[in-house]
Amino acid sequence: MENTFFIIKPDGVRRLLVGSVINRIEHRGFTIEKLEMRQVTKEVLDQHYADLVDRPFYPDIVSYMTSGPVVIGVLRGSNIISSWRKMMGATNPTDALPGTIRGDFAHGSDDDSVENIVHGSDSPESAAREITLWFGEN
Ligand code: YYY
Ligand code: MG
Repeated sequence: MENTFFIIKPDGVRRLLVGSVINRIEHRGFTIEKLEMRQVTKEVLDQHYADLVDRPFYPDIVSYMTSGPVVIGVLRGSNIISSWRKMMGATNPTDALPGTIRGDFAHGSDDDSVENIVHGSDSPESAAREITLWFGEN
């Protein structure tokens, strides 16, 4: 069993997709270990996206991610990091396959920023780092 960290981003909350996303998680049989609504601060975002802060599109990510509340959580399950990434679909909604959350619900790009509804950790290392960053130790 492993844990992963997920976010339902501001477009997901604004467009009333929280229930639809949680439904998919529950139907898939993943355990929701933690679940919370938050307003994201730039300070947390800078650490969360530490590898992207120097990219030209990073300011667009900040305005998008701080544009409204998000839902954050921790999921537990077998092989969940990779399974959740598959359920999310490709980063760019125009590449995301039907049946995935991004493929079924995301509208695509608004100029430079990619609004794609959900986040999921991409490795055991980032899952551990992100869970600690957003929820603190233990
Ligand atoms: O993990 P994932 O969200 O699928 O993609 P990342 O490469 O980690 O990028 C994080 C986040 O940044 C992505 O969900 C949208 C945004 N982004 C962007 O706006 N423009 C890009 N060229 C790449 C990423
Ligand atoms: Mg990522």
